[in-house]
Amino acid sequence: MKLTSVELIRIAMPLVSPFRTSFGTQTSRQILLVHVTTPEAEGWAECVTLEDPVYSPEYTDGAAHVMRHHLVPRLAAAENLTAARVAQVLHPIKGHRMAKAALETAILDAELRAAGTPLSTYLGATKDRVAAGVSVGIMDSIPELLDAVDGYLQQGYVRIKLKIEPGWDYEPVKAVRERFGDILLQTDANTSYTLADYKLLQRLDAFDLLFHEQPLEEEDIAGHAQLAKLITTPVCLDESIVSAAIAADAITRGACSVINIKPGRVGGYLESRRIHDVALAHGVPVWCGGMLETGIGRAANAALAALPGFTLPGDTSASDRYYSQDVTTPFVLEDGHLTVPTGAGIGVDPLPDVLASLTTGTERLLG
Ligand code: OSB
Ligand code: MG
Repeated sequence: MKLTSVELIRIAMPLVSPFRTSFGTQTSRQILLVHVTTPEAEGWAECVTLEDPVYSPEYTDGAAHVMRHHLVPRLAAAENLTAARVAQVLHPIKGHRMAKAALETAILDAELRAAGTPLSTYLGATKDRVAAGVSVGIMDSIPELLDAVDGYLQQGYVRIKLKIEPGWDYEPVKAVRERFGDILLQTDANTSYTLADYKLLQRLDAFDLLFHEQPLEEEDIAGHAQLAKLITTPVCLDESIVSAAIAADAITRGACSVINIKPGRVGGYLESRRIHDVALAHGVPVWCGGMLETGIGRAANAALAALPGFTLPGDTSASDRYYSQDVTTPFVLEDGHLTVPTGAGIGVDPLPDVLASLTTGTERLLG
């Protein structure tokens, strides 16, 4: 395959409501879409970096820079490029997994479109729809939180994830559990606790939670293993798991019994599948996380979430949970599920007029 062009399209997307976590409040997304062409087809992908390096070291301007100066030149120079070879070609460049993931996904999309194969089929999906949960941000008050959760449950979301941090944990979790009864409920701390806070987390063991996601620092695998012995609620890792090798290490060291797979965080859908395979072999359930994606990233996540090891509902919510106008035909919630696209590749395209209206800049990196 020959890469004939690579273009970065920057879009600005206001969120329907502010999304507050321990690392800050997102009110809009500045997103890089990657558009590639080959002689046979075109391919699309979304780079999931946030504007600032607050969730991980990557950020949107940094991703554009590394693609422009380091990643795309290597791909352009590679002989016989295939999606399966992208990671190998880019391996000399350390880190920058979200930027690498976006390029690999766009190339994979082009390859699969040329072959007429849906991404879900290529990855080994066994489902045609995926259970959708929703990630609920930190709010100013408990009544406000209860209203938000109530709205999502009425729409049919099958699982609620509450963002927590020290000072916003016991009371909101208790209030949601008492008000809504036996729902699937989990938390996400985004690294905001230390092992010394274990007693705060022990108090949450009373609420029969599915798990706590990433309570401690991302590099603290040993700390998570210790914490897992101190609490009865299972530990799930997000930020810590950046590769299949780290996933295997974290599982065998007892640091987690559940894994959140985000393709951007781990360098793409091929590495995501390897993490899925490692986890499945260890009997560790996985689920598909989210980075407030548009329909472009969401389509590929829905394909991944259809693999057999994804036995827990994902943060794969419908388009209208994030955006009043998605860049693709919107993903809708049907009976608590999203439908996995069946078209070739990621199976969706940006709507040209909408894309044009959201675009704040374009940059051609090749061709
Ligand atoms: O930690 O899972 C996270 C959003 C941005 C960055 C990190 C996280 C999140 C979410 C929202 O929790 C997931 C989604 O609905 O896309
Ligand atoms: Mg998380």
